[in-house]
Amino acid sequence: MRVIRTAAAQLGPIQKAEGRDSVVARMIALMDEAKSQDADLIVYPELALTTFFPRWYHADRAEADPWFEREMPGPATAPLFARARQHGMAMSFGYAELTPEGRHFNTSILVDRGGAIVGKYRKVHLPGHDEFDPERTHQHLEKRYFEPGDLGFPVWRMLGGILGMCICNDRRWPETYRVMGLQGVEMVVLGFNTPSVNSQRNAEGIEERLFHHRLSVQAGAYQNATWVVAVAKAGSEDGHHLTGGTLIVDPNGKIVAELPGEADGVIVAACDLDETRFGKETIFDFARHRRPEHYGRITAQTGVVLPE
Ligand code: CDV
Repeated sequence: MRVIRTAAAQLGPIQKAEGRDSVVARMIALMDEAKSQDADLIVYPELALTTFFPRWYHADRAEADPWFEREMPGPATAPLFARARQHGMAMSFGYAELTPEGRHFNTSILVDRGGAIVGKYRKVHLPGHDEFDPERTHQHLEKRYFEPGDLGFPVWRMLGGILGMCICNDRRWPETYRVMGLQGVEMVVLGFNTPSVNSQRNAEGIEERLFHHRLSVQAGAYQNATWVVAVAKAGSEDGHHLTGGTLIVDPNGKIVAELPGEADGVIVAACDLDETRFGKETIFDFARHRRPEHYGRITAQTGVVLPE
């Protein structure tokens, strides 16, 4: 057995006015709770340190820069790293990254038990739009504030296994999991901020959104024989509601733990990485069964090419 006791640490809403110090205090409280349940690893949501700011339009993009982190750890996040080191707990969380060159990414990191950043991922599949869209019930301006990630989907050896990351919308794309699956990934950790209503189709409400979320994560886990840990930021942020649905899925595609509600909270599961072996050695033994000579379109084109 290779067990990682994994905590999925959901954050309830973060209002625009809430400062990073307050959010980090909430994250530390969740970490202490995870420690009391003997967690080895804690996973927090996408853009964990602030409200989901891409819903707010700034004509001048630079006005969004205060939502970004220029260093990691920085003054606000240092206490989180210190507590993780004290507990000997690995962690992953998302934040908005502003690089020294002035580039903007929606980023998540993997931090080892000693507090060292060992992995960085930058969100590849940015949803939404880049200009104000009066047709939508709410804005989703990720394409305005972020560049698509430039690091691909790497994986890292950590905690005795092979771990990878993705962020929110990435979880809906089978390519995300398969690229990591082809590197032997045994656990994918991800955070998300999913509005409860589709801004372009109001009839699509929270039940359908949660259905698509579970469907995507469970399929990704099963088809690549990997654990997936998916963590929400949930509840009403300044009147804009986000779904919950924090869950841990096993390599058979089954949900082994799901957090009810939309407040701060933790679920912990004992994730045995050896449970990935059966799927990886049988129906999803990629070396034996994949036929990449027929998959060329997946990397050759983005949009649909219709038949003549
Ligand atoms: N933060 C996100 O990436 N949210 C998207 C919404 C816009 C659909 C998601 O996939 O949940």
